[in-house]
Amino acid sequence: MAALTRKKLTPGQVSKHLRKLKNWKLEGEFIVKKYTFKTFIEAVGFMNRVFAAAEAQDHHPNLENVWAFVTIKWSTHDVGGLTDWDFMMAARCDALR
Ligand code: H2B
Repeated sequence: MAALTRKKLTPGQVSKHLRKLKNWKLEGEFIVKKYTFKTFIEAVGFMNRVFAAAEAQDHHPNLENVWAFVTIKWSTHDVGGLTDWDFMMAARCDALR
């Protein structure tokens, strides 16, 4: 896999990356997905796995939790838009579900 860059992706690159992901949506300069779990505790477990991965990669999500629902938003603040890192972490979240 080519080295990840924090270079802002073009709209075309964003669409190409989005097509490879399941149920992630583009909202402005963010990609967003809402996960539904059976229980609050399952949701907390997932959030903790995401937090650990985020810290390990030094790339941190915007995250909202309401009972068993977790909404995750990725964007690269340093460049004010979407980069490879956001798509890598989105795929990581799907793998951690
Ligand atoms: N997370 C996200 N989502 N975007 C960033 O630009 C970013 C980050 N930058 N986590 C990192 C931390 C940067 O602030 C530190 C200094 O590496």
